Amino acid sequence: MVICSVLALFSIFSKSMAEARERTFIMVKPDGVQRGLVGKIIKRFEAKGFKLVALKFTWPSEDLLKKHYADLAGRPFFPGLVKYMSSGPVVPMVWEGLNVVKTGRFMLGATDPKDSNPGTIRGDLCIQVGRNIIHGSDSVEAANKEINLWFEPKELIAWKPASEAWIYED
Ligand code: DAT
Ligand code: MG
Repeated sequence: MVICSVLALFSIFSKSMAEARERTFIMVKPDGVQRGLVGKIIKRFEAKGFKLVALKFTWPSEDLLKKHYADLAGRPFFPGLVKYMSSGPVVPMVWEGLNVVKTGRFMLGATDPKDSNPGTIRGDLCIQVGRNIIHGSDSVEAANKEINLWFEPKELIAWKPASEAWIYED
């Protein structure tokens, strides 16, 4: 038992920075697609150093969006949210990296663009909460749920970016 615990601890601390990574679910919403912002948004995550694991272009059903936003089902804006989100194609993605869930949320900015700092995606590129162009998971648990909802396991690509050794210390 004690040996197991020591081994488990050792395996946690012996992970390199590149290995100790998590995944997040990011999606360009229909307004982001219609406004031609897909490339700009992907560029920010690429330039930061995060690794693209999955990406597709799809027109989501209301059914899928009701599952995606199940936590908000009781809110007054829910019907409008589902209608807006199913009004056109979206670009769901999975990005991987150290602290990517939290950092991804910082990169997005606050939910309501009027409160999003300049320099964030929402702070720079949109104005109203009901047209805030991008989704990002708010926890590792939510990310795993959302990734499973939008992607098949075989769509998550295992690869090692050539730049990795220059992004992480070890
Ligand atoms: P976030 O997208 O930052 O995780 P959330 O999960 O609280 O925010 O809400 C999901 C989306 O619902 C949000 O991106 C935009 C919409 N939304 C949230 N609050 C709203 C409001 N008060 N009025 C209209 N739409 C709202
Ligand atoms: Mg949310």
